[in-house]
Amino acid sequence: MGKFPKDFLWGASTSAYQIEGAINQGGKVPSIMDKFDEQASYPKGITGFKIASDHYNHWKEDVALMAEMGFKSYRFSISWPRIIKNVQGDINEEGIKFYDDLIDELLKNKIEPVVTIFHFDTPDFIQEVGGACTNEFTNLFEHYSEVLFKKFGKKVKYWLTINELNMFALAGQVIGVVPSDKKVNPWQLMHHLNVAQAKSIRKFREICPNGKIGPAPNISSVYSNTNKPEDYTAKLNMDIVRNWVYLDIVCRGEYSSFFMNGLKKMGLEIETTKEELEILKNSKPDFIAFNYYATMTAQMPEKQKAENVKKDQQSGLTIPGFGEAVKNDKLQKTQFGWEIDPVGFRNTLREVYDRYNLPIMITENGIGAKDVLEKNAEIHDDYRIDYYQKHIQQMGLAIEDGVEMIGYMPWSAIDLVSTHEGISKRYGFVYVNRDEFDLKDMKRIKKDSFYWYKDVIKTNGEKI
Ligand code: BGP
Repeated sequence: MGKFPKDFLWGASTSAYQIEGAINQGGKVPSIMDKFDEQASYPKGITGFKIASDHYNHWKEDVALMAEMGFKSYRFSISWPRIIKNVQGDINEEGIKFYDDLIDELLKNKIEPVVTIFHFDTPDFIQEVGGACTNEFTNLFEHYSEVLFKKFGKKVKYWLTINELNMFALAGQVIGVVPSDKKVNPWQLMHHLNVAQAKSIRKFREICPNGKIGPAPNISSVYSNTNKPEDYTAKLNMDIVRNWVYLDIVCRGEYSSFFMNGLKKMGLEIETTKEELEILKNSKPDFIAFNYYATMTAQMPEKQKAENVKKDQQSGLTIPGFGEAVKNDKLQKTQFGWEIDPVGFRNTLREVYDRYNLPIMITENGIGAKDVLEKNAEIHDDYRIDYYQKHIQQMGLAIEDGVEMIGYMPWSAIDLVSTHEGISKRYGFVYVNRDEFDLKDMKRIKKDSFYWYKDVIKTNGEKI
């Protein structure tokens, strides 16, 4: 096809708390994710994050596998609780060393590090003083970002602020970033995160004038369920609260009047200060990164139903007063009930580019599946190959349409623990030999998709 730019960043993604394990090693302080599985709200029979893929002790081997696949980039997050020890902001040098070594190893292998500053793992000492529900959070985040920019800014060019800031507001309790026993105004929480992000970008401009920084929300086109005009209104509403509010604030520097009026109608107004609004005006990103799994289909709810629908980052995202997410009967689903919509990927890329005119980096996309390790130590994940084949094809079409793209880093480089569905919901190109509670030998085994993706990268997507 010859569509992908020469220097296109082919790679994959992970996040610290889902891959590293080693929660008590290297001077790391506790995070809200360490004990997420001990909470009553956590699904039963599913592992937590204490061991994960033990990447903390296997990182060299894992980077070697990425290099073997030919990765041009690797998107990972830095663990806030490995870097900062307390509310006073003291630094854990052992944590710094861990990421310094990782970054050096990547660079040695010609893999561009793409660093997420914060991916869900709030340190306990911050949660104890109110977490992201407070103003103070914005200062603590600014300080943490500053430490990272000073330590790694010379080696790392691409930075991402907060992973899926929108999911803190939309599915915070399901993914464990908001305590399940707390009642919070999700939009106030979102506002604090937006201010934190803006302060971090402001610091970045001072310290890393040559680097590039962007947000990393979870974005997807929204369909109207029927051609009923009211359903189209619901689609427009959901577009705002599912997607645009988080990108408008960072790219345009303000909340839209539709959003603010919607909050007023529902009695969920947010408090903002003049100083915050000023900071928000001046925090434009260099590019937009986003995670894409599937589209959303919306209708105007006739009345509130108490249906027992599965709710998480991709499903059941009904937002009272705005709209109701419903199933799309034109789309197939994964084993875990997430819809599969490659064409929706092309459309989403076009919408985002058309709205903001900034280069795009895909920082997640992928299929969670119950992979089977065969007796001969092979994993035949043809469904994953099929998923990627179709999504990459559509990304190519979006580029032909005119979307400017920097890179594609699907989820995930190697198997890791899902946000709330355990290790059996596997995403990696590399299998990690462990079960929910049986840790086996943690051996890394290449899946069929490993060889397939290696070839995609080698041929720069030409054969797709
Ligand atoms: C995104 C998160 C990731 C990740 C992925 C898959 O929302 O950014 O952390 O885990 O979704 O979701 P899950 O783990 O719930 O299957």
